[in-house]
Amino acid sequence: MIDKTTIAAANETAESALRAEYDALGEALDRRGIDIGAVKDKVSAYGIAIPSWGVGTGGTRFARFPGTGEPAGIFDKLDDCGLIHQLTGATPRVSLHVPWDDADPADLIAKAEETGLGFDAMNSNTFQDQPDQPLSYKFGSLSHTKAEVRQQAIEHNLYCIELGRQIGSKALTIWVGDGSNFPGQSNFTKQFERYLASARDIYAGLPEDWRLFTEHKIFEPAFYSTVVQDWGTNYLIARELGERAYCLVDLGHHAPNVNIEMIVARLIQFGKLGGFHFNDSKYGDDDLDTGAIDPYRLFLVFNELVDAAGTPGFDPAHMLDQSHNVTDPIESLMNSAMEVQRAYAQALLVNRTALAGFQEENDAMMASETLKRAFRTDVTPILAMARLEKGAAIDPLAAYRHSGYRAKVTEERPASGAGGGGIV
Ligand code: LRH
Ligand code: MN
Ligand code: MN
Repeated sequence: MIDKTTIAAANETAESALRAEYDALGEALDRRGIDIGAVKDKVSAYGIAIPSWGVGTGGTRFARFPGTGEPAGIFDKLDDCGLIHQLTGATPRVSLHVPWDDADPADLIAKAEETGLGFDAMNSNTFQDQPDQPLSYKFGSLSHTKAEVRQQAIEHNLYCIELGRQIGSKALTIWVGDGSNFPGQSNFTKQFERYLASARDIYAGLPEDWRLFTEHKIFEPAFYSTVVQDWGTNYLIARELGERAYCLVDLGHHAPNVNIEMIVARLIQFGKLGGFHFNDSKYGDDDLDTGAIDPYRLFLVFNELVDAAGTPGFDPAHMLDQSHNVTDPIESLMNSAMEVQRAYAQALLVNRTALAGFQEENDAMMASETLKRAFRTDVTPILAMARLEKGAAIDPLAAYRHSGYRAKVTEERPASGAGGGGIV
């Protein structure tokens, strides 16, 4: 964390310009019948979870080029996440990945209190082998042909639930890499039946007030077929398991050009949208910064979410899931959280009555323009004002660079290894 007075000093210099910009935007929105204060209050109440694994430099399967002052473990990661929240006021929770972040629950709670954070969904990991693990996941985990391997994977998920329960999490996210690399390698039907049976055992261990999120992904690490490959399969899983099972949509887990906002709408319509892993992509699961490639698509996803707001029981979880290879992860995560807020604010500006009218009259041009008008509005002053009022930074990036935080942790933390590929 950085000294509050440093943020206050930076804000003081920027405040009068911000107030002028905010007032001008407020007048413009007023002419459109929009109350800027109401939009700001919604943005201010919005929070998105940071993936613990995002604060370290990622990597590709070819190489990893670590930065300096990389977090050495979960407690360093929570320090970085605390700073991101301090500067943006937008990231109140952290999503843990087990066993990467496994630790004594009492220590996790103490660190979360110190850094002003809470815990979001727990993520299990049966896509890698751990050093002390008796059986390998080379040929799958929850859908493995051998019952012992499936049981080991089930027990790991139950362990994640138990750890999460002790630290106040309310959801488990399961993503498996299970699939096949050759036609004929696996029987699609039997493999999916085994997955469902394992998932049922995990669902049976879910506390009453928890939700289970299953995450689909089209490919990788299996390159011929993947067990939970798309939203259709994911929907079947959620429907088979029960009412507390939902689908998680990671924006990078679809084929290029897939209409993700429409998938979102379908899952909302049938009560099965559990949450998001936000990121951006050009080719596949690139895990690029949210909004870096296609901010309009992000806006269109939020357009669906705002449209569905108020539907009973509608409460999707919002998380980032990114891999940072060439930027300082703290900077990427701050910017990404703000990009998500931006899409949300823009979606709040859509004139929904007008849109419904244009849809009814089949006026495609004006319907499209109604969305574009909201998307083209620069809502930056709204986001910045929400931050100022919370004591966060008007310009988080500038405040972070000015703070010297990275140089400080570089002195304190051991150098992180470069070398081979990997996702963390
Ligand atoms: C899989 C995935 C999933 C994992 C994370 C590390 O590609 O999106 O959410 O838990 O990456
Ligand atoms: Mn993901
Ligand atoms: Mn992914």
